[in-house]
Amino acid sequence: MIASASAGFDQYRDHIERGKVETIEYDSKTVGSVRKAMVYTPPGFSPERTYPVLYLLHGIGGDETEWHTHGAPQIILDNLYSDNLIQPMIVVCPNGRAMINDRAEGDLFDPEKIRAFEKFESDLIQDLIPHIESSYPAAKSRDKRAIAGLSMGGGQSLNIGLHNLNHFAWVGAFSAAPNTKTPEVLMPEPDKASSLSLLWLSYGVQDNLIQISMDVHEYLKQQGVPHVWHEESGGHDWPVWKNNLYLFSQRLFK
Ligand code: FER
Repeated sequence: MIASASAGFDQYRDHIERGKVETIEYDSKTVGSVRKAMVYTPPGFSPERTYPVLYLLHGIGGDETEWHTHGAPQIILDNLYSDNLIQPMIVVCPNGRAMINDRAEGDLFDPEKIRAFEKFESDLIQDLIPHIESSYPAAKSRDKRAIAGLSMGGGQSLNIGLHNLNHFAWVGAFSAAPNTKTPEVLMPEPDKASSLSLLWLSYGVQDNLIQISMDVHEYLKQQGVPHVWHEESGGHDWPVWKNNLYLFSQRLFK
C-alpha cells in the first residue's frame, strides 16, 4: 500500500500548544568526550509526570541537528499532539557517530566514521539513556522506549534495538542503509521478537537501497515475526522520512 500523510502535517500552525527543543550535553565514557543531543519535550510538559522516550537517529550526512534542520519533527509532533493523535513523548535526537570529531565533514564513508556508527550502541545504552533518564522525567522501562531512524540511523535502530530488547519494545527503520546487519544476525532467535510492541520497516519505492529492507522483511515473513512493512512513493529522501515519523509516532506507546 502506498500511503501518504495528511496535507499540512509538516506545516506550522498558529494557535496550537507547542513543545520545546533544547540542545543538551552529556558525558560519554564510550567516546571520552562531552557529546550533544537535541531533546524535544511535548506541549504541556510537566516534571510531575513521566514520559516515554523516542530516540530518533540521523543518516550518514547528519548529526544531532539533522532531523531538526531537514525534517521539522517539532512541527510534525506539535500538530499530531494538537490533533490528539500521539501520546505525549520526549524525542531525543542524538549524534550517532560516536567519535571525538562527530561532525558530518570530510569523507563520510571513511571506515573509522562508519565504525563510529557501530560504537554508538555503547554510547546510547551506557551514556545517553542514563543521562536522559536522570535529567528528564523519563519512564525507565523497555515498553516506554523506542528507537527509530533514517538510513544509517535506520540500520542502527535495527542493529541496536533488536540487540537490546531489554531496552526497547518499539523499533523503526526508515530506508535502512548497508550498515544493517544480516537478518540472521539481527534476529538469531525469532521467538524473542514476540516481546516487541512494534517493528516498523519502510522505504520509498525509488530508493536504491531497498534490497536491505526487503531482505529483512523476507526473513521476518519466513520466521513469522509480526512487523509493519510500509512502502511509499519517493526515494532516499526527506519527504519519505518525515512521513515515516508522522506515521510511526502515532503508533508509539499505545
Ligand atoms: C552505503 C550507502 C549509503 C552506506 C551507507 C549509506 C555504509 C548511508 C546513507 C545514509 O545514511 O543516507 O554504501 O554504507
